Amino acid sequence: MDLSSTLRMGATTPRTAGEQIASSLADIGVRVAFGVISIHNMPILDAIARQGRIRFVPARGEAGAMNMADAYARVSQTLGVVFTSTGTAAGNAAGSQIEALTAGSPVLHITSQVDRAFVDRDRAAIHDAPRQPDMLKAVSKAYFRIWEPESAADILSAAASAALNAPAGPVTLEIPVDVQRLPVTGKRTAPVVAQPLAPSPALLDQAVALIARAKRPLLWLGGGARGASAAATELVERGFGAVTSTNGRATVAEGHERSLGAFNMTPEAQRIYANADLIVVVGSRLRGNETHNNDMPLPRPLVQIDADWTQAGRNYPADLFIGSDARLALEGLLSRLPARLDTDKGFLRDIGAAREQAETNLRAALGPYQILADALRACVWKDRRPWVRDVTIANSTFGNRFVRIAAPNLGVHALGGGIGQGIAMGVGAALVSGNPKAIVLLGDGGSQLMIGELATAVEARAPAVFLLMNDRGYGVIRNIQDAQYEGRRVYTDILTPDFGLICQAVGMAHERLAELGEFANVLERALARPEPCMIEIDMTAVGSFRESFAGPPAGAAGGRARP
Ligand SMILES: Cc1ncc(C[n+]2csc(CCOP(=O)(O)OP(=O)(O)O)c2C)c(N)n1
Repeated sequence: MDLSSTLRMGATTPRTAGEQIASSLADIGVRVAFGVISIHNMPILDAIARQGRIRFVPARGEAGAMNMADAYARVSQTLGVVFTSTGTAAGNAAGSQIEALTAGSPVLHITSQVDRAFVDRDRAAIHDAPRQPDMLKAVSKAYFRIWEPESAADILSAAASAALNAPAGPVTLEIPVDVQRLPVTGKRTAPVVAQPLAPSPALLDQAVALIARAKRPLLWLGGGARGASAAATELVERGFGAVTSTNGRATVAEGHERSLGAFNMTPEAQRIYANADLIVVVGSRLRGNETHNNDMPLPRPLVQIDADWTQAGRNYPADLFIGSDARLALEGLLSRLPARLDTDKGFLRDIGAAREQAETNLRAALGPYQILADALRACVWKDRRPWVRDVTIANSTFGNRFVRIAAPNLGVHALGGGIGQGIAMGVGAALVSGNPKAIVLLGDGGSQLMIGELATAVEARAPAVFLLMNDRGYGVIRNIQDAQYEGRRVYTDILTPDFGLICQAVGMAHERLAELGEFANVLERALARPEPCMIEIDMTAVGSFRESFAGPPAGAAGGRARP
C-alpha cells in the first residue's frame, strides 16, 4: 500500500481506536498538539502523522509539552492538546498541569495506560503506576478513561467539552495502549458541547436593584471574565469603574481611563475601594497574593458572579451570588440597566488618576530597568504581541502590570507561581498562528528547569524573542533572605550556565547586553527576525533595581483564613 492511500484511509475511515482519536481530534478543530512519543501512545501519534491533519510538536519533556499546550490554549482560545505516556511521563506533566488547573486553561491531556488486563491491578507491567488515576485526578478538572474502542470518539468529545465548559480547566483522558490498537467500525465524531451556564433572572433583578442604589460601583474582573470583554467594557462605559486580577488582565482595556488595570493592591487602589459603594466580582478567586490573603478591605455590597457555584463566598462574603457564565451574567445586567448609570463622575476620574499614579511610582522603583520596561511597554500593546512571563523579579515588578497587553488572551504567565515554565509557555504561545512575534520574559534560575525546550523552540521555528534577565541565581529568594533571614544567602547562588553557549548548541541566535542604552534597537532587530532568538541582560553589569523586590506582600498572620 503506498503512503497516499494510507493517508486517505487514515483520514476518512479510522480502523483502530488510535486512528479514531487522531481523526476525532481533527474533526473537533484541533490543529496543533504537543507531547512526547512513547510505545504507549504510538498508535495515536502514528495515526496523527499519517492523517496529516494536526501539527504535532515534539517537546523535550512532558512538563514542557503541558506548558506549551496550556499557553497555546490561552492565546488561541481553543482546546490545548498534550500527549504523554504512562507512569513517569504522565507524572512529569503533573506539575505543569497544576498551572493549567490554577489558570483554568482548557487543556486535554491524553495519556495512556498499561494493557487493559493489567490496569489498576499492580501487576508490574512496564511503565505501570498503579494509582496513576489518583495522581491525575488531583491535577485535573475531570478525568476519563476509555475502556472500549467503540466509545473512543464519544468519550473524547465528552472530555474536550468538559475542558472547554466554564469553569474551564485541564481534563485527563487515559487510554490503555492495547485499546488504542483495537479495531473500531469508524464512528462520526460527536460535536464538542459548550453549554454556558445561564444566570437566574431573579438574581439578576436583585443585582440590578443593588446597582441602582450605587453611586460609585466597581467591577473586579478575574480570569473567568476574559470571555466577557465586550459586556464588561460596556458596563464601564455606562458608569462602572474597573480593576482586574492578573489573570483577568485587559478584559477592559488596560489604559481605559476608568480602569485601574491590574494595579489592584496599591495604596491608590485601596483608596478607590474605600470610597466605592458596590463591587461586582466576576470570575475571580480573589487570590491571596492579590488581596493580602483576603485581608484587603473590598467594597460592600459585594456581588459575586462565578460559573463554579462552590466558589460562593469562599474568600470574601458575598451579599449576592450569581452562579453563571460571566458573559451571560454581564449581558443580563446590561439588558436591565439604563444606557447611562447615574454614578459619580469624580469617582470615575479618580480611578484613571490612581492608575497613573501607581504606574509612575512603579516606574520610579525600577532604576536602570526603566529603559527596558519602557521599550517593552511601547511595543507589546501597540503590536498586539503575546507577552509571556516566567516567575522572575522583572515580571513581579513591571511585567505583570506596567507592560500593557492588548487583549486578555495575549497575556500568559505562571499564575500559580511555579518557576521554570516560561520557555515552554513561550513556545506554545508563539505557535498560535496569526500573531506577531511573541516576547518571553525569563529568569536565569527558572530557565534552567526546562532549558531543553529551547531546542524545541528552534526545531518548531517558534516566533519568539526570549528575554533572559540574568542575575546569576535565585534573585527574589536572595532578596527574601536579605529581608527576612538576616542576609543568609544559602542555596541561591547556584551555578549559572553560559546561555550564549547553550543557544549556540541548539542553533539559536543570542545577544548579551551589559548596558541598556541600545536595548530598544536590539529588541527591534530581534523582533524583525522570523526565527526564535535570545536577548540576555547581564543584570550584574546593569545594576540593581532602585527598590528591591522581596516577594508578594503578606497579609496579617493567616489573613481571613478560616478554621
Ligand atoms: C517550581 C518552583 N520551584 C521553586 C520555587 C521558589 N522560587 C521562587 S522564585 C525562585 C527564583 C527564580 O530565579 P530566577 O528565575 O533567576 O528569577 P529571579 O528571582 O532571579 O528574578 C525560586 C527558586 C518556585 N516558585 N517554583
